[in-house]
Amino acid sequence: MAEVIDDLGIRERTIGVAPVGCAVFLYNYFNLDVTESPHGRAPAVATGIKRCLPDRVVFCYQGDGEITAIGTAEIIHAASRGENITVIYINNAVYGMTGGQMAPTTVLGQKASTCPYGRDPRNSGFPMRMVEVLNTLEAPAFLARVKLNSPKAVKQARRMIKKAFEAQLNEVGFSMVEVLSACPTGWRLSPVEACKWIDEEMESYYPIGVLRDKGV
Ligand SMILES: Cc1ncc(C[n+]2csc(CCOP(=O)(O)OP(=O)(O)O)c2C)c(N)n1
Ligand SMILES: [Mg+2]
Repeated sequence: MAEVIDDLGIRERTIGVAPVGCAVFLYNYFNLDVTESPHGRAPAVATGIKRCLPDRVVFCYQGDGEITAIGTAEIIHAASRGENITVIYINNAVYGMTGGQMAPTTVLGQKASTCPYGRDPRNSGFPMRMVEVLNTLEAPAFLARVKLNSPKAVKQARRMIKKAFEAQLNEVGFSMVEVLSACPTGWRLSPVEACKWIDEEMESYYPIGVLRDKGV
């Protein structure tokens, strides 16, 4: 994401919205303006910033707890309104920051600290695919899912994130890229095992690809 922002030469006019979760420390890693938002509310805060300052490039950086649990309403309505913002959605299939609890995205059978025997759909329902949910809406301009477990996948992710920012720059409308991201700590796996787990267990539920591209 940082490389894309520098490539596009937009660092001085980009504003990030960092909500609650591992994203909360985003301002420590990016040399650009960042504001915090309450848990789940990043798209509402980004909407306000973008509408007040339409010449700025505004992005949210949100986890799966954000996007599919506490912030479900905000993401669906920001996308449905076609807000001209970019959302980078980090799906690690758990509530990472608070200790690896089950999220709506936790894969069936996946063990988490609040489902030590594995997620059972009879108690906890099925994993939620928010990019597919947003793809039922009229307004979104660009929707894609990528992963980050190999150099090739990282290069592909970079291309998709660039397209998402370009959609905003060209005022085509709302863009979101879901990023399947390893959480070795929360998953209790080594980093190498966690990268394999994305291919073997996660991708079948969350297929990689572009779901919507209205063009730029
Ligand atoms: C209003 C509110 N409710 C609950 C919390 C506790 N909380 C902090 S982080 C978090 C989960 C974050 O999960 P996710 O969005 O997936 O981000 P990750 O840490 O996995 O990157 C929760 C529930 C909070 N800080 N604020
Ligand atoms: Mg998470």
